[in-house]
Amino acid sequence: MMTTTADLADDEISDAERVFDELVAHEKRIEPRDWMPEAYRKTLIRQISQHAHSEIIGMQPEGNWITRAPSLKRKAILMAKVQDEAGHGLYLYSAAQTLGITRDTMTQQLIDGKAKYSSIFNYPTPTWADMGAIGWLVDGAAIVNQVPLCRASYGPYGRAMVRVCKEESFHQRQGFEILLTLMQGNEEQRAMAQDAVNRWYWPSLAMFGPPDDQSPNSAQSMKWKIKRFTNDELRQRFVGMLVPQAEILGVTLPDPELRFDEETGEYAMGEIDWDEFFEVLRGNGPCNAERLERRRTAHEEGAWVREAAAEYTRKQALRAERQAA
Ligand code: BYC
Repeated sequence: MMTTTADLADDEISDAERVFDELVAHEKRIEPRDWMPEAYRKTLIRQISQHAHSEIIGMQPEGNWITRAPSLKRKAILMAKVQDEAGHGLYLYSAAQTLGITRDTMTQQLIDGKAKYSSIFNYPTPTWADMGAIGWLVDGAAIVNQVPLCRASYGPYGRAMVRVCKEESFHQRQGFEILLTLMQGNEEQRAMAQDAVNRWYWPSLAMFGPPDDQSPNSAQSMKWKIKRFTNDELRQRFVGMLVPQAEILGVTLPDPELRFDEETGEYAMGEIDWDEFFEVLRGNGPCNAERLERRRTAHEEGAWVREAAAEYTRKQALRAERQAA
């Protein structure tokens, strides 16, 4: 049973708040049954539902290549990966539901175009090498962002992240391996791999969110131990991970300003195109309209499944009632 602020008197709220603060301070988990500040609940619903929508919309750019994968083995791997993303969406919707929002409401917000999902999924996948670049860069960024979320103060979110991260690490390796195979191929294949890296590199850096001085939610989310690092800190960590891997692959990261600064101990990098990022967030990216339209159609075409499941549940309940009588 969820305890909400409305259920408690003022002095009970301050007691409940003290317990909440102590749990967070001592790295204990907040569970659905625990009292939590309304703003904490709202922030979690915002982040977890956006995260779930990203996984669901994130199936589309790769789903686009299942029928055209270059071999049976590649097709089987890609199908498994896309199915994993569906699973991630489901764990995350379930985690969000423990905070008092329904799956129907979240889905409606998505198909009405009122919900955010990751900017990265609004870019097209014109070549097979995009499957490699998505796995290496997008799933790579996802791992760097999500490993710290395994320690998120909200129990259901942190626990969902553990399994998600294990699967993402397989996804990242399969993407790396696709690129490695292409880079060991002929000139045309190497050019295709480099072109995909050129197109996905900057959007994958933007996935981490706006720079820290333009990130309104970070400070509070870090106090609540939902986020453990800032957007820029994780972006740095990601670039540090990519540089040696790019060398092994033999691809060039498309940033002429990228260099390790011995003094700061950080990578100096070129400016991300934040105008482009915010345009994508406003719905004006290259594929926003297409992604939402596809999601809407899939939802409509899946109506019979929801109706059949509801009817099955109704009949099961009726049968149980009759047996009990
Ligand atoms: N795209 O104050 P900030 C995957 C929004 S799926 C769109 O820094 P916060 C995969 C942000 O929501 C990976 N919007 O926010 C799947 C906020 O707007 P609102 C998805 C973004 O929450 C299939 C505003 O900008 N991962 O891996 O502290 C195939 C200001 O930002 C983005 C997650 O969702 C963006 N990139 O930090 C392959 C991870 N960035 O809500 C792979 C979970 C920012 O105030 N989420 N915004 O209207 C997080 O870790 C955090 O929510 C973020 C943003 C780091 C994304």
